[in-house]
Amino acid sequence: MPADPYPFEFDPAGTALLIIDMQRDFVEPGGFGETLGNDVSWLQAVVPPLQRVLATAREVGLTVIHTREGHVPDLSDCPPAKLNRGEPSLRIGEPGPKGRILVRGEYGHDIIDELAPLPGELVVDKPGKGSFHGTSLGAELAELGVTSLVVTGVTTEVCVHTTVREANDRGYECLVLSDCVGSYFPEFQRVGLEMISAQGGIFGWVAPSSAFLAALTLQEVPS
Ligand code: TIU
Repeated sequence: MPADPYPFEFDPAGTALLIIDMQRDFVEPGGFGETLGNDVSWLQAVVPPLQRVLATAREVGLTVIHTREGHVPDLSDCPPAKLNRGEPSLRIGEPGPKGRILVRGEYGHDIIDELAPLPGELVVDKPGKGSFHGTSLGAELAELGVTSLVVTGVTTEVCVHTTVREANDRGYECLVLSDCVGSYFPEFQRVGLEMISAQGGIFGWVAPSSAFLAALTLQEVPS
């Protein structure tokens, strides 16, 4: 399929759609992201194209994996360096408008209704920005025989970038869907995407979801 910096080849049987941190606390008004002073409308623009990609991935039988950033209720998996960042009342574990901020089991920590995981889809709870650090994702992908990742979610320059960099170092081929990743900062979105495909695809490939959907609907995943 067409992509930057050159065509991305993938075998659907060895490919997973990875949806990173589409959680209420990042995406919805009144959540953690907004309390940090961010404009969540940039992230909400990602939802419709990502819904289309998710629906098609499910139709053709592609592996779908969701992630959520967050911590156990006693915060024992949150390093002090992460916990002690920022305004004290807005820190991880403090009560926020949607429950304790970035704590597993809280309403705000969960994935938005529009992209809710189906039973059987893997949901990876991660304590960090990257999806591999402190999680079973690598083992799960090996078990599934997945070697290519189609990466979506938020935010482009934080959890998406960290995950793509981790995946690249672990030998995965990553395609990032430009309209299915979002940043609170338009300039970070632009530069974040350029940083992935620059230098001959230093971290991977970038393409709009329309190109991926066209490629996916031509190739059914053998069961
Ligand atoms: N998921 C993710 O990107 N976590 C963040 O904290 N992102 C911000 O941009 N703040």
